[in-house]
Amino acid sequence: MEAALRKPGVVYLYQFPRCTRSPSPSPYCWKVETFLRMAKIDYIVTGSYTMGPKGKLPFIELDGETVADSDFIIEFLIKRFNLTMNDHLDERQKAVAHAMEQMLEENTIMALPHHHARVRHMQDMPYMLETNPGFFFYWMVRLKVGKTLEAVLNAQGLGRHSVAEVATIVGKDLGALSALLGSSHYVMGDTMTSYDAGVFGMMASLYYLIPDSEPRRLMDGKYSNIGDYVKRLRAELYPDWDELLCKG
Ligand SMILES: N[C@@H](CCC(=O)N[C@@H](CS)C(=O)NCC(=O)O)C(=O)O
Repeated sequence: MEAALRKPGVVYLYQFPRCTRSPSPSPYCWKVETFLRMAKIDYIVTGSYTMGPKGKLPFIELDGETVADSDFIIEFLIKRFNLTMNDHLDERQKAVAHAMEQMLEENTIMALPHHHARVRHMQDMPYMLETNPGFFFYWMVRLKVGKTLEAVLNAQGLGRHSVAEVATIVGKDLGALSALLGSSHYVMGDTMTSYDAGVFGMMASLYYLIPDSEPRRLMDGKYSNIGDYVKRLRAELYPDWDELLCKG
């Protein structure tokens, strides 16, 4: 969009187009949108497959500034809008929350591409898109995205493990989150903090995007406090959930 047409003080969020299964097929994009809603910042979504300055999505524009990467975006918005949502946490609590969020974002979430590529063999691609694609587009996307996910999985390392081993790895991570969460409303107690954006973004992605998966079974069973957390934050932050979903 032309810079002159942008509204001052409004965040323009560039992310993958919405899909039929959830408001976003991307955990990191979903994290940023969740943060914007938590902080009650005005924003406009642009659904796009054009990558940002770091070759990835999401990125934002605000008053002429462009920021890429979900962590940098949230840090920037906290400063820009003088948000105090983390101020009650002491340094130790911030360290725990940071470590938890990074574990979920850099390790646990890899169960998502792993499930897509190795369990479902990319058959869920139509649910990741805005509309039901035609035959040729479907196969083109399925092959291209499948190749990208395999490359990511092998570079990150989770792709070197079997499906059973990944279930063990993810089970340990979810066990750690479940223990931290306990019976709290939010991840760091009874007040929402910026860390909830990342935790919700990652956990809701595993919960809704791959509903027939081991992470979802754990969140509905042994670690049901995580499943309850996801459903609770969805109700609080996404009352318009159904309107956001593409109809396919
Ligand atoms: N560290 C980045 C990760 C963003 C990321 O990996 N985005 C993925 C989608 S979930 C992406 O854009 N992938 C495209 C690609 O790597 O070509 C963040 O937190 O924003």
